[in-house]
Amino acid sequence: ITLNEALRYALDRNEFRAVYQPIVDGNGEIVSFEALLRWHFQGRDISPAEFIPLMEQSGRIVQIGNWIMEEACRILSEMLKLKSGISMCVNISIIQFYDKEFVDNVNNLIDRYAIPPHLLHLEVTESIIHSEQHTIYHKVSQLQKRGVKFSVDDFGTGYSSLSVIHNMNIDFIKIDRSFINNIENKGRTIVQAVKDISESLDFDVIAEGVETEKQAAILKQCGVHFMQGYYFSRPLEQGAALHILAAGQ
Ligand code: G
Ligand code: G
Ligand code: MN
Ligand code: NA
Repeated sequence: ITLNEALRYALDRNEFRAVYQPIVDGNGEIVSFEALLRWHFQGRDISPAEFIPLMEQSGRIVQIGNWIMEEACRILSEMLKLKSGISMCVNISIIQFYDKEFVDNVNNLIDRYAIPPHLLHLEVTESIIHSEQHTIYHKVSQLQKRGVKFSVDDFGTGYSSLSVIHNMNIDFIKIDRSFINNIENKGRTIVQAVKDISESLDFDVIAEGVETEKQAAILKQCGVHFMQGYYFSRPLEQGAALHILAAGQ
């Protein structure tokens, strides 16, 4: 059986789950989680990097994207009982934006789970910025009017134009982990530049893939306070994510 065939049945067979990776502020306090998809197949977890492209090609990403968005909203509503103001980041594939029902689906989930819209953060990659601009702009701005926030994920790896990011009123830029990995060298210059631009273009910066204390310290020197990575926490199963909040971390 090919992965593609197996993916047809994966949702019905409950083979997907979401895990949640904390994002911390300058005090190390959890302010957000990123929902990340996991596929348990034939005894192991297959990486989303392997199966998301397949689901994008088959269009199945729309269904699974809706599924993880609902999971994330449901868990967020539980989290908000434990800690007010916590937000949830959900990765969105560009293919989901082409779905006619995308905006309605997001709005319905916000209603059903009584989510304060500004606590739902949708992560898009730079590719989104360059495709079918007016369709996507329109959908992004409809959701922004409701209060939903947008982040550009893996920033620096594609070709982004800062003016487009500015025109789209992006709220957060997540600096790709390759720059954090290299922050003791040239990465630092890039991180500092992005942080400097963020002041005038008015977005917040999140560093991804922070793995060491040293990287965290340099990020702080650069003025970057929101961080995510193995140094703080690996992605957590839903029970563990709720537990860490209940314990006041
Ligand atoms: O969790 P991990 O590092 O294995 O994720 C690998 C890649 O898969 C990352 O680029 C991440 O953004 C992407 N990814 C993880 N979960 C989702 C999801 O629910 N939807 C989409 N579109 N991408 C995801
Ligand atoms: O593209 P996106 O940022 O959504 O991808 C997030 C991916 O990065 C997830 O698959 C997650 O498991 C992985 N990740 C999270 N923190 C770290 C880290 O500190 N180091 C590395 N190498 N990967 C990380
Ligand atoms: Mn992401
Ligand atoms: Na990323």
